[in-house]
Amino acid sequence: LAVASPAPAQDSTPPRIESRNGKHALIVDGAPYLMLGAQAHNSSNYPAMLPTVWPVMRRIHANTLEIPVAWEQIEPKEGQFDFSWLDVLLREARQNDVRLVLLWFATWKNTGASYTPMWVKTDSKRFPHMVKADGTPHYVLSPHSRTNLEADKKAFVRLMQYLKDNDPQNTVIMVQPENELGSYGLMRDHAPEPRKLFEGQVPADLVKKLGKRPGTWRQVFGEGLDEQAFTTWHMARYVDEIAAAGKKVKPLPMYVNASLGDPFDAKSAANSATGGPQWNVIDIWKAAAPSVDATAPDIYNRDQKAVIAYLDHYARPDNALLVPEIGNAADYARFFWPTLGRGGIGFAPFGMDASGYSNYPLGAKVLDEETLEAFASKYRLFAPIARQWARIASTSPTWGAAKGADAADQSGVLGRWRVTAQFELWEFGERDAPYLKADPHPTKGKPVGGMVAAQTGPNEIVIAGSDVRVRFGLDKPAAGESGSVLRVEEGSFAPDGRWQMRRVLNGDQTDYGINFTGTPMLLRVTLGTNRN
Ligand code: N0T
Repeated sequence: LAVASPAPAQDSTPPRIESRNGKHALIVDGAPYLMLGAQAHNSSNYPAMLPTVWPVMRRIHANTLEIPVAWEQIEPKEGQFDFSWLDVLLREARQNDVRLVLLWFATWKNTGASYTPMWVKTDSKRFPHMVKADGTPHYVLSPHSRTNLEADKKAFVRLMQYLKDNDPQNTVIMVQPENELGSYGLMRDHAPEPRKLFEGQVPADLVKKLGKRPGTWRQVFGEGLDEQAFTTWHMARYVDEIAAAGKKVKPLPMYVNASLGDPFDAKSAANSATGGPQWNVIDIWKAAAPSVDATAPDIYNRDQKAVIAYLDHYARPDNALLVPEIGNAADYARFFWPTLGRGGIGFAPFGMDASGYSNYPLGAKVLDEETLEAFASKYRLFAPIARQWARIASTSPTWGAAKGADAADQSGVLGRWRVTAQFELWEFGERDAPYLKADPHPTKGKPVGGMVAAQTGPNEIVIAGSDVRVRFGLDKPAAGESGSVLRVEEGSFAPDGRWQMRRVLNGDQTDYGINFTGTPMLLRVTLGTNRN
């Protein structure tokens, strides 16, 4: 009994993120939407560059493009706005049948002021920077300046007004205010006023929401985390005011992205882009920025354990998981699976255009066919079922995995079923047969492989994956009870939501475990129990 529900009639209410029972859906045109995204390079935000963007979007079957709108570009002279970039971008996006996420590069872009207009950049008297302990200026614009905030907000509101006036069909589905905001190399502003604020009490609102006892920043958060908490609160309040003003004009979903620190060590993470939506201060962002729908991880760490930790940090009942940036090298592509497995509403490799640029070592050295195909193979499978998948994931239990460095088995529990993902194994699942010396599995030592599973009925699980073997069993079998796979169908979901079988997988394809090759498939598995 699959999740049948007819395709919705076109609905022009603005997109939104809906959360229910700890699960989330990005609603676009009135129905759940899975963002199969890609982000262009930073400087591809000019009409002349779009011809390098669309072919890559098509090649990888992306349904959403994330692309910058720079403050310097829309307000080159104070108070004079120019939306010609958006005129072209929206027109071409519609022609290419791609939705947009706009990245508002303004006060903070990777923390710096490089995307502010010249009249901001050259007037640090009027637009003050953070101040170091020795009284010299830091490169980051201060979050404590009303002038900085008002100037950014004014331009952002004009941008949202442009969307309200020119995008009734909601080609733009989400907006990201700022980019990897925060401050590197200085944890708080030492100008006189913020210094006083830091010595004072933590705002009552915040202590209350965190369930802490009142006190100074040091008393409430402790050494090593106090300055981060302080700057986070003030930057989050700053962004919240901008987001709220924009939403008043057009209420699109808004999220902020994080330059991530060590996923296992909060004090070390506190030093990376201090003030941004780092994994250890999501609670502060929630309290400070109610107009920001989600905090989101930018993933540039290739270690599977770290990636899983990041995904777990951001997938919360009060925070929809969205991966707005992940390196575009082929080894990152397998993290699509655990992102979906945690109910992710979107995923986007970064640097996906044919401008020829490479941000190696963060992403791929070259965007060659093999690299593109690592993402395309997954998006190709999900593009036709993006809405059906988003609906399932917003209501059903899900689980996902990606191969780790040790290639060890990983398993998850869905209802009474235990799903196990195995890697680097040939058809029969042998780990140490003599032939393996000469003929190890071709994926051995390669960073590929993963799967996602969604429980669509008590004994029905839909799975997808590549370079993985999947086994099912009862999580807690009663004495004498065992679980088995009764039927495996390969297929897809029709636009009306109904399951469409292409074939039954049986015999060699399922007898010893379900084997996925490098070409992803979608399977519907029916399970049953036996008793002796
Ligand atoms: C990301 C991207 C873009 C020495 C990097 C990651 C994007 C931004 N920043 O290509 O700049 O706009 O969100 C920062 C990771 C820093 C690592 C430095 C290693």
